[in-house]
Amino acid sequence: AMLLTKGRENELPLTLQLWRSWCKTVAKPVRALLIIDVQNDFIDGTLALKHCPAGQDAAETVPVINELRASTPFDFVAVSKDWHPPQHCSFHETVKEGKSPAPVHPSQDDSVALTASLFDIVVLTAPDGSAMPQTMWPRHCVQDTWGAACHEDLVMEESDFIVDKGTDPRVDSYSAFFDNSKFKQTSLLPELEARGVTHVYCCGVALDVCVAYTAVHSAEQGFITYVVEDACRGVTTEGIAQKKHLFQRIGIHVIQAADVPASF
Ligand code: VGL
Ligand code: ZN
Repeated sequence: AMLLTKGRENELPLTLQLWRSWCKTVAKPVRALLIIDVQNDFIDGTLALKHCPAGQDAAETVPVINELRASTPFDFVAVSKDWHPPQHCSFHETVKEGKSPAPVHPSQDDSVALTASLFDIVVLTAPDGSAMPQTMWPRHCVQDTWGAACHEDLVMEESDFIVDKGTDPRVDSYSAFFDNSKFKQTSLLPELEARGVTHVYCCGVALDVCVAYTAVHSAEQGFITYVVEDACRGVTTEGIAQKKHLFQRIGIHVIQAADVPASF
């Protein structure tokens, strides 16, 4: 992973911005599909969305995504996987046992972490020493376990680009581009840039967590960004409404799978 200069992560050189917008309007668009975290733990496992407040079934994304792939000739498909070590700092179990690889932030009493409930937010210390609010999730998507595998019916191709994220035990990574502290990036952005991608379509789970963070980073990087709503499921009803509002404010298009054009 590449190291980023803190605070300058979002700066895109003007020439690159102009080149990208010229490509989008004049030349042939290059379209990427990002399939985010369609993994067993979010479907039937420890963080199953059907047991989360919005009560949505993440398995319902699978036929929609498969149909979208079958009907649309995407130039590039990336599949992200939440891919945590067993003692990840986002795990309620890890933090409660006092084993968090990211220390509790000095602004907060240690007892807050030890008494936190599932889904509470605990302030941990980021690798650079800054405060890092972290939601306490049940242990999920542990590397090389069944829960971390993609749903068995999800159609994947040999050429799909796999992005592992959340691999650093000290920092969570909702986005498939950057970790939550923007300390490091994954291999995704260099790959999209190398392929000249102009349009990014996001789908999967969770709409209000990993899909949202990924879509926001995609838009920040200058890609024309879509969230394919019916190919997503989320955690909370309020979260979904808030993120859809955010998408609208920053120019991320919310569309349905049937409205993705087969070609431009
Ligand atoms: C996710 C919570 C924790 C997601 C990942 O994929 O949306 N949510 N880790
Ligand atoms: Zn996770």
